[in-house]
Order: sequence, then C-alpha cells, then structure tokens
Amino acid sequence: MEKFNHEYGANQIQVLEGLEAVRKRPGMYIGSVSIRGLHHLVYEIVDNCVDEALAGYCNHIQIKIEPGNIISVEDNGRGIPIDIHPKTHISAAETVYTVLHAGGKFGGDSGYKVSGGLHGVGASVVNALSEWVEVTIQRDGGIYQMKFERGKTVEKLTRIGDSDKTGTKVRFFADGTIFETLEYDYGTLEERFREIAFLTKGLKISIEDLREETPQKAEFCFEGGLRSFVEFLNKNKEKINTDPIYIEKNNEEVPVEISLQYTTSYNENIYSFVNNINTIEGGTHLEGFKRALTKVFNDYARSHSIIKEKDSNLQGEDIREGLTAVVSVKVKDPQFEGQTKTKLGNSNVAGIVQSIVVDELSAYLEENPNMAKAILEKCVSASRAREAARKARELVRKKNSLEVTTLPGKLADCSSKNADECEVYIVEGDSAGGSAKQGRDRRTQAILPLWGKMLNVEKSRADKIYNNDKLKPVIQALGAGIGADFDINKIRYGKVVIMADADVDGAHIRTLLLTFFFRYMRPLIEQGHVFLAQPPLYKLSKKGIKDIYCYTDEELDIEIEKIGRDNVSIQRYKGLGEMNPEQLWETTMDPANRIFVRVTLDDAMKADQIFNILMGDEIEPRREFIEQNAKFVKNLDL
Ligand code: 0RA
Repeated sequence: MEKFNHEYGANQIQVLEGLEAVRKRPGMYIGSVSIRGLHHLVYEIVDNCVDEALAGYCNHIQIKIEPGNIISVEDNGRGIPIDIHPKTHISAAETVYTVLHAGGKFGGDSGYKVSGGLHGVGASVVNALSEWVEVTIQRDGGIYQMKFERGKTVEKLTRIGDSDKTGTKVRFFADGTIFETLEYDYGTLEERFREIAFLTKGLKISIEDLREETPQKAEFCFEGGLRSFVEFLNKNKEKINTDPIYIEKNNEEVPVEISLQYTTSYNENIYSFVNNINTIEGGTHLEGFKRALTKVFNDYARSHSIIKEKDSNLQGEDIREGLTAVVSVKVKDPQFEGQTKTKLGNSNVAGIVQSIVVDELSAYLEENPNMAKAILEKCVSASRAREAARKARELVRKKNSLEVTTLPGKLADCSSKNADECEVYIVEGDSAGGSAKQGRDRRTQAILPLWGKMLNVEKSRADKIYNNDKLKPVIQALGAGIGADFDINKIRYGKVVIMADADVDGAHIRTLLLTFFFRYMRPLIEQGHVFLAQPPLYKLSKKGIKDIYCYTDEELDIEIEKIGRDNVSIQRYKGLGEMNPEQLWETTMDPANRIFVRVTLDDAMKADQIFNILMGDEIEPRREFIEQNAKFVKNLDL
C-alpha cells in the first residue's frame, strides 16, 4: 500500500480534505443532489456488492428501505478485508470508506469499475454525503462493526461477536443538509435492480420497502441473463424467432453478452450497456453490433439468393426493423463521451463486438434456416416499405414547394419568426386549446390543439405516420421534416411544449407524442427542445389575499399552513379546460411563473416502452399502467 506511506497525522488530514471536497461539490461526484443523486448513493453501495458477485464470491444482495429512509444493503460475499495496516493503524475497511477512490486498492475490484465521472466513485462518497453510515462485516470467524458521521470515523472497526458466515452489510442515512429530498422512490430503485439482475446472470437481488404499513417487495434472479431481459422487453409483442438468440463470450479483454429477438413490430429497440451502465447514446459497442448485423444478413441473403445479384444491399435500418436486442460489454478503462456521458468511445471495442457477432450470428442462421428465412422476409419487406416511404415523402416535399404555406389549419401561429424565442404548445382538447389561444403571448407563443384517434406508432410504418391526422399537423407545424429527413435547423420553434391533463387521456397524448418524437425526431429530445407544461393542481382563495396556485400536494399543505385554515376555499383542477384564459396564462404559460419539465432521452425511452403497454392487446398490463401512471409523470427529471 504505497499510497499510505505517510505519517499518520498527515494522512488523516488528507482523508478529511478529500471527503470535505465531496461535501462541497456533491454534484461532481453523484451528478446532482436531487432524488437522482439520492438514488445514486444506493447504486454506489450496491455496485460494490455486484463487483463481489462478478468476482464469483457473492450470489445474493438484499436491499431494504427502512422506516425513516434508512438504506440497508447486505451481501453474502467475502466481507470487506479488515486487516490493519501497520503504519496507518487504519483497517482496510475503514480506508475504503474514508479515502476517495480507495475501493480498487484491495483486489476485490473487478477491474471494470468506471474511474471518475458519475459512476463507481464508491463507498467513501456515500460516507461523505451521509449523516451516518454503519458497516458490519462478517469474516474470519467474527462480526466487526464501524460507524461514521458525515464521513468522519466515530467508531473504529471493532469485533462485536462471533460468526461462521461471511458478508458485508451497510446501513446509511443520507445527509438532509445536502440532498433536496431524502424520500426514495421504490419504483425507480426496483426498476434499476431488475436491470442489474438481468445484467448479472444468476445473481439474486431482493428489495424491500419497509416504510409503509404494507411493505412492498420484489426479488429478481435470472438464470437466462440477457435472454431473460429480451423476453421481458418483448412480453407484449408478437415474436418472429420464438427463442431469443443468445451470444456470450467471456474473453479476457472485453467480455460480451448479447441477446436478440425479432418481433412483428416496426420499431427497433436496442439497449446497450457498458459495465452495467445504460449507454443511452450508444457508442462503439453498438456500432460493432450494428455493423455485424448488416453484414451477416446481407451475406446470408446473397448466398441463399434471397436478394439477387442486381438488387442493392439491405440497409441497416431494414435489418433492425422489429428487432429487440440488448448488448452488454465490460470494458476496463471505458471512455464516455457525448452530451450525457453515456456514449462509449473506446475504438477497439467496435471490432471485438463485430467479429464475435459475425461468427455467432452466421452460425445461428446456418443452423436455423427457418428463422433465417422468416427474419429475412421481414427485412426485405422493410426495405420495400422504406422505398415507398421515400417516394411518399418526395411527393409531399414537391407539394410543399408549390404551396408555400402548408401550416395546419388548427395552428394559431405566433408572429415572431425567430425560432429561438418561439414556443409551440401542443394542447390536448379543443376547450383547453381555446383558452390557450386567448391567454397566450401572441408574439412568441403558438398553439396547436390536438384531438382525434391515437395512432399505434408501433404498428405503423413511416409512410402511414406521415399521413396520420393527429401527427401530420405536428410535423407541418414544426416544419423540420421527419425520420431520416428530419433537420433540426429548420425547426420553427425553440421550445415544443406538451400541455395535457394529469389524467389517463393526458397520459395517452403525452406518451404518443414522446414516442413519436423519440422515434421520428430524436434530435428534438436529445437537444432538449421538448417540455411538459405543469398546470397547477389546486387554487387557494381567501378574502383579502391574492389567489394562490399549488402544483403539488406538499405545496398545498405548506400554503394552507402559511395563510391559516380558516375561510380558505380550495379548488382542485381536474383538467386544463377548467381554467379561463387568464388563469392558464398566469399559472402555466407565463415564463415568469410557469413550471416546465424538460424531457430527457431517458424519459422518452420510458414513454416508448409504456406505449407498447397502452397499445398492446393485453388488458392487465394496461390496467397496471393506468394505476401507476401518476408515478411516471412525477418521476420525470426536473
Ligand atoms: C476486496 C477484497 C475482498 C473483498 C472485498 C473487496 C469486498 C468489498 C465489498 C463491498 C461490499 N461488499 C463487499 N464484499 C467484498 C476480499 C479479499 C479476501 O478475502 O481475500
């Protein structure tokens, strides 16, 4: 342990300075101090246990949210080493919790931890940002415990009993002076742990929420790994190859695990992970995978005369139509790029993934000629549809160039032509649309009311979407094209605002639009142009004071407390339609007062998943969704 060859005192000072830096700038280490950052603390602790599982020593992780928002994470691994360094007089375990980035120094690290950035910053960061942490270790025949407060050791590692088991248990209470909220969202944690369980074949993860009278809990363990993940994603879809294709290569340099399955849907659903982190922006691993797919299917189609010599190659998008796939790689020193640092940059990974997929997938196709035929039939029909869509678009483009103004009839446009200051409100329903038209700032705010039947984006190809009565006005109003032709520079409004009620119909239109933007105008979301307007839930009136609008139940409680309970009248808004133009302006559209939620790529991806449930044929998942829908809206990142 070269690093600790200092005098005891000097070393301790360094430690405290390190953790003080974390407390001063928490965002640098965990991204933010919102609920996201709070959840990040849990992920950090669980990550260490997953590493122990990847090293082959742990097969069960138990997470509990205890009453009072205390988190407990227990694993059955080897236990963090407890030996005391002769010079520093500090146990290895204490070092892990008090020295920034010390996690990897003790050999338990899988080597695939992400250095720096948002992930893998480890136990010491959690310690620095917690009011208290308690660590209990079982190993070498004993039970050992140590305690910390705001990163400082208050009880050194002490033997408190005997045990013939091994493992580590961490309990912590996040620091309320640092985080905006200490209230964990069970659903968010559950979803992430399901994902980790899919990504770590055979690892059992249990989660339990003990905060309410009736505890919620779940247990995940998937012997099928990513195969199970793909089955889960395709639960409500019609499959082409009944069993997902599965590829696993645990080679030294870059272990690769991939599963894929074709459905009769028209969309591609590819998820990629690096070291268990969802790379929403993709990167070299995804590039390698896509290149391999294109090559293998074209080679097969040619050698089996499915496409003729004179025909052109199938394009990547034809081959990915209806594909659901998960690609997971482990990379020793991952370089993350892109706007949200979720795009893998390591260039060697592309070739490695490509060659593995080419080998394995060609073998699969040769061994399963019927599947190969069914999949290729779909690819060929996708390629024909793409041709047809291109012609349809060209036709529309020609028409557009003749009629200069092809704005939809229902659009109440703004007078400014400077996109940077212009906003378009896509409003659900005619009555709310009417109020919005009267209440708006005509110079910069345009209103587009939407009504009509919901289109199943999942079951429609681009040409049909282009002519859909609900989406066509949106495409025309935005004026930037669609799909491959979409050009963000032509966008007529800098902000695209979805204004819908907080009910099931509102959820419908929101999911439809987000799914549509995600599928056909992705840069719009990537570059942060899409927002959700947040109308108030309540109006408080009392004689002698100005009306007060509240946007959450908590806010309502606080405001009632402030103005006193007597003679207050509370109006609950059920929909936008209940507000008159002045109220709608004041509460939801006036830049000085309004609350906007910016939609992230992550949100859009979720909407896309939810869309399948809403439009699918199965009733049970739809009912479940509707019950949980309020949560989906609430969890969007601010
Ligand atoms: C390094 C070495 C050893 C175990 C661990 C790390 C370890 C760390 C954590 C964090 C949470 N749970 C954990 N479980 C294990 C063991 C080295 C040995 O026994 O030889």
